[in-house]
Order: sequence, then C-alpha cells, then structure tokens
Amino acid sequence: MIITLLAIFYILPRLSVAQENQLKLWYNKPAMDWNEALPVGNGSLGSMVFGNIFQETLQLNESSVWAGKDEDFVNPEAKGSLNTIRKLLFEGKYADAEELAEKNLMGDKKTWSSYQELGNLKLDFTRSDRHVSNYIRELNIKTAIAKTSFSIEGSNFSREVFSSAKANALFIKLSASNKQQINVNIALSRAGNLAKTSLINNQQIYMTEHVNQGVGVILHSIAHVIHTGGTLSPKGNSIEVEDADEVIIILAAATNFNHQNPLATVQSRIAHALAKDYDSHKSEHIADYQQYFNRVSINLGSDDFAHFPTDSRLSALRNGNIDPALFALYYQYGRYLLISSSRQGGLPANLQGIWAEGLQVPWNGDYHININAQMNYWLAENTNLSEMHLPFIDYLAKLGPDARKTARDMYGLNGEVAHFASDISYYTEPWGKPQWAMWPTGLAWCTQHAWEHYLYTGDTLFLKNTGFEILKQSSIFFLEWLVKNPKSGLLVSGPSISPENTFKSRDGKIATMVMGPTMDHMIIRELFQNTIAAAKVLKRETKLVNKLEKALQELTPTQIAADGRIMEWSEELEEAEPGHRHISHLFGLYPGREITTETTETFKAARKTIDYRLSHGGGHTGWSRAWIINFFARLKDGEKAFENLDLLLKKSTLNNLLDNHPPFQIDGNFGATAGITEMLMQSHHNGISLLPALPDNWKDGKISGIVARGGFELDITWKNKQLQEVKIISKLGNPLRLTYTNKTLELKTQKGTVYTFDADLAVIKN
Ligand code: FUC
Repeated sequence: MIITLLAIFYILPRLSVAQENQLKLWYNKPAMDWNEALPVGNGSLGSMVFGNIFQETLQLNESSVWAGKDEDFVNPEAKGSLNTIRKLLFEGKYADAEELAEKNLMGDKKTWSSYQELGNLKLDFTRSDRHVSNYIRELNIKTAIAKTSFSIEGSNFSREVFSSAKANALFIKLSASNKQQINVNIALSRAGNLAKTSLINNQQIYMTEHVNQGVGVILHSIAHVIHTGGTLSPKGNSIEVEDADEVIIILAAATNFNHQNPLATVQSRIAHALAKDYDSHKSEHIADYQQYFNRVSINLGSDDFAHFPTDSRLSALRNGNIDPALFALYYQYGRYLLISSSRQGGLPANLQGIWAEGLQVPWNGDYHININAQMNYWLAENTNLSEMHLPFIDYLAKLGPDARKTARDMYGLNGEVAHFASDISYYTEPWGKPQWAMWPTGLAWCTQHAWEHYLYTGDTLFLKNTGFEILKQSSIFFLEWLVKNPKSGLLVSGPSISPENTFKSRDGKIATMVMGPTMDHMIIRELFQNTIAAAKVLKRETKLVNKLEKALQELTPTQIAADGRIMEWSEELEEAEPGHRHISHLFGLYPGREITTETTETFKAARKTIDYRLSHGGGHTGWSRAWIINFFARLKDGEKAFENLDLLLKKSTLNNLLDNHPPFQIDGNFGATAGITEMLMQSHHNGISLLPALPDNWKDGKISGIVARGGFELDITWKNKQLQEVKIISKLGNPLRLTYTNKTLELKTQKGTVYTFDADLAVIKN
C-alpha cells in the first residue's frame, strides 16, 4: 500500500518530470552572466537568451558580422629566405632560423579583424517591483526552443525564443495567462554605440552599421513587433507596448558579406515571415530541426537527476554524483550546437560557433585550423549530421584561390597552402610569431574532412566536383614542399612547428621551428594516402598517384624516442612545456588512422606520450581534454576516456554546458561529442568496431542512428557492459566487417537492408 502510494505521489510524477527534462537544459534562476545564457541559432542567426525577468536581453549574432578586410600580406622576402632558414635548421641553429623567419616569413597583416556581435535586443518590462514565483528558464534541445516562464500576482508569463532556418528569422513570443499583462519597451542596440537605429512605420526597429568604422561588413537588422491587445507606440528609437495580451517579435539580419542588397534581404525575410502565423513558424521550425536532431538517440543509464536544474547537476557531478544522463544530455547538446551553428550554404562554425559577445571576440572568433576548426566537425558525420559538415568543406574550397596565391608568392610552389588560421576574408598567409604561425599543414589537415565526407556518404559526385580538388591541390603543394634531410636522406617538412609547442635547443634557448615535426608528416602521409584513394575512386591522375606513392616511401616515418614516447620532432628534443595542450604528434592516433593496431610499438608509444602529457598537467584547456577523450577511445581504454570526459564536465564546462577553454570556446563541446561516439563505435580501421571503449559507468545503454564509414547506420544496445543487439542499416550496400571483442563477421550487404546481430554477431534477422 505504502509502495503504491509512493509510486503514485512521488516516483511516477518524478519519472515523468525526468523524462520530460531529458533533453532540456533548465535552471530556476536567470543567467547571472553570458556564460549562463542559453544559445539558440539557425546556423547563422543566433541569440543568447538570459531569461531575465524585468530587463531581458537577447544578445544577437549573425555569422558574417566581421570587422576587417581582404588583404594580401605575403612577406616579399619569403621566397628568397626559405633555403637559408632550412639550412640553419638542419644545422641546429634554431634561434637564428626563428629570428630570420619572424622577419622574412611572417606576413605583415595590417588590418585587425574579428568576429563581432550583431547587437542586443533589449526587452524592458516596466513594472519591476513585483513578486515573482515559479521561475524556470530552459532550452529544449528536442525542439530548439528557449523558454522563460514565471508567475506574478496570479498571471503566468512565458517567453519563447527560437531561430528558424526555414524562415531565416528569430522569433520571440511574450505571452501571459491573463489579458493586458504585457508592458514592455523594445530596443535594438550594439556594443560601441555606433549603430544607427530608427523606426519604420512605428512597428519596426531598424539597425545598421558599417562595422569597425567602415573597415568591415555593413550589417542590417530589423525587429518587427506585433502586439495583440493594448497599444503600441514609438518612444525615441524604441517601441513601447502597453497592456498587451501577447507580443511577437520577428528579427532578421544580413550583411553585405554574401548579399548584394542586405537591407532588401532583411526586408523580404520579414515580409515572408509575416505571411504566416507564429504557430506555423514554430511547427515548421521544429520539423526542420528535428529532421536532423531526431536521427540519433542515446541512453547511457539512469536519468534520476534530470529533475534537478542543470547547474545543480553539474555541481553535484563535481561533488562525486554519478549522473549518466547528464553525459547523454551533453552529447545531444553537441549535436544541437552543430545544427544551430552550421547550416548548408552558410559559414562554418567558428571558435564560438556563432555565439559571441561584443566587438573583440577571444582569438577573434576566427577559424583556427591547427586543431579548433577541425574539431568543430569531428562529430558531423558519425553523429548523422553530414549536411552540417558541408559549410566547412565549402569553406576549404573557397580558401583555394588565396591558398594557391600564397603557395606561389610565398614559396614559389604550385598547389595550395594555408597556415594556422583564417577568417571570412579567406586569408592563408602566416602572421605573428613563428611559434604558432609558421605551420604550413593547416589546410592539409582540413582536407581529411573532404575525404571523410566521401567515406561516410559514398557521394562520388561530391568527390568529383569538390572533394578531390581540395585533396589534389594540397598534395601538389607538399610534393614540391618536402625536402631531403641531409642526415637521413628522407623527406621532411619544414620550416615548420609542432603546433604551438616549444623545445629547449642545444644552446639552452627556447625554440619552436624545426625541419620535420612529426605532425606534419602524419598529416602529409594521410593526405597523400587519401588523395591516392580518391584518385582511384575517380579513376584519374595516374601520374600524380605514382608521384605520391613514391613520396610516401621516402617520407620520414613516425619515430619512437629512447624513453618510449612518440617523437614530436625529427630529432629528440626536450619539450619546454611537457604538459602542453597540443598533443600534435598523436594526430596519427586521432583524428588520423596511422596508429591503429594494439600490438604495435607506436600504439604503446602513443599511450606513453599521452600519459606523460597528462602527468605534467596536460588537458587543461577544454578542447585539449576533448582531444584526449578521443585518444583514449582509440586506445580502447573506456575508463580513461570516461575519466577525461568526466573531467571535461567538472573542470572545463560552464553552467550553460558550453565548453570553457577558458573562455568559452565551442570546440570542446564538439570534440567531446565525437569522443563519446568513438567510445561506443569506431570505423576508421578494418570495418566497424562495436563498444570499443565502454566505461563501467555506462553499464546499460543504447545508442541509435550513429553512422560508420562505408554508409552504415547503427543502433547498438548493451547490458551489463555486454553487447545485446546491433541493428545495422546498410545505406550504400557496401561489404560489412563487424568486430565485437574477439569476434569478427564479414558480410556482403544490400543497399537499404537492415541487419540485426546478437552478441555473438550471429544474424538475428534481416
Ligand atoms: C589554438 C590553441 C589555443 C586556442 C586557440 C584559439 O591555437 O593553442 O589554446 O584554442 O587555438
């Protein structure tokens, strides 16, 4: 009897609350600062929702709002200095080489550039003295809608915000349970106070600015206000709504970055949005978003704590609470963030996705291609968001012309090269300090994404029209770039660095540049292999293939140092910072696929390399920790992978579950989501491997809809850490090779057919 009553009054309602909250971030107080606000976005138009009761701010972003301008800044001395610098490095005169490189290889980038906020939509609710109860703010990642609700003196208030990719607009609805309850002043502004705002027909607030005092894009934004009941009147450049029953605001924005007439674009978006009612937009938005989001579901075990606010769950985790569902939420949040910041036809997700505050964003919010931009896309294919990968690949194709120019003007070589970072001006030249900039393999690393997109989708047309050219041009550059190391007779890449790491040179000075950092060779090896494979698929370029095959034979192999670790540079040098956040010489472990087989020396050396970094304080930035999760997953160590995921949430995650470098940087979210997938399934080597790094914490679980290379979609169920069942849809009809523990199965498949296997990999049904 007592148990039944308990079930009815306590457990059942709790269960339903928990279920309802499974895919929600929610809080019982407004955001204290930006790091607690909740992000919504349609790939380009985004907002951070604070959930303030009386003075609400919707901080706004549009992905093409950038200060800066197109500029060529190849150092004219570069070509003439290259051989001297190489000679100095071969002779071990690192400091001299670096000094010369800083002077003669670094470009003189004259214009400052940065991603910037679009602005702020301020909602000032006039009566601020009243008692508030039942406050909740949430982000529902199942519907991609942020909501704030509370009660004041018997009226329930609710504010909904979503950014619709369908309508290219942000929608905000303010409602109340009783009539005539909404009194609000609505204004648009922008940091720096240089934006011009005006009212159009008393119903629209228009804001424009040629950013950075004319050195940047021209932005245009319109907020259109619709009220039901009450009155609407102009107040300066803001709109005042009094005693309304309901208020809807539709906001659109565009810049001259990719619109000939951005104002006309904004006006037409508003006009189109007005042609339908709010509810139609809302259901269209949900349907559009869910066609991607719903492809994957995940259950990692008990969701007992879903009825607690997200920030409390995070602090409980820090205090030792075990909350598998929080990791599942974090996983789906990674997918939510990618759908919301990277949509076909738009720009790729930058260092902060699309969400950034103010006029100077950390690291300019750019595209850092020495790990960060790539990490943003590690989850795209395997979490079934292949379409979201395309903005990044399109971006690489667009880097082409500048990358060819840099190869030619800076080094006198053919093909394409880009260095450590770029932005929406598509620059590819290095600038600043050699320690981070003198690194020619940025674009080469990115080419992996073009090949991987093909591996997952089998889209030969894509490979023919877009992917192959990206691979080919990078390969052409590196065939010409590599030189013989006089000591070993093998090909090396240089002058170059192992991203951002330093070593102690023989004369006791700290240096960064060498001939032959290991990462370069790992990247180039994979680039050449991928280009050969792509050429074979397309049956072309036999001459190029022959050259690449020859170069592969001569390229410096990955070497192991006397202490058993993978060498970071071609000679044994002592790193100045042994816990450095970049673990570049493990590229071949992840995201590469050079180090795969457990019995090999390099596999063991990879393990030692990472253990050493960690024992010297490594993994201290969010993205570095996220990379480590993937390393341990590839090392098939579920406990270590989990330990680092757990540390990522405990140490490098903000209350809104965004990754904290610090400051906020989105790569850690994306990298960790990729890592969780990698713990549950891998497909980079010899077919598909099931549950390769399952931790004790996730004893029972299920993941549905993740994707393996070769075009297989998988539902995996496990119990007591043992595989129960795997359902595989063969999307392309490729042969399947499946491994679970020591069992392997090989099967020819038919396109569109579903195969189900048990723990012995015996076919249950198909
Ligand atoms: C890389 C990293 C930094 C930072 C920056 C945006 O250069 O070394 O930690 O993430 O990118």
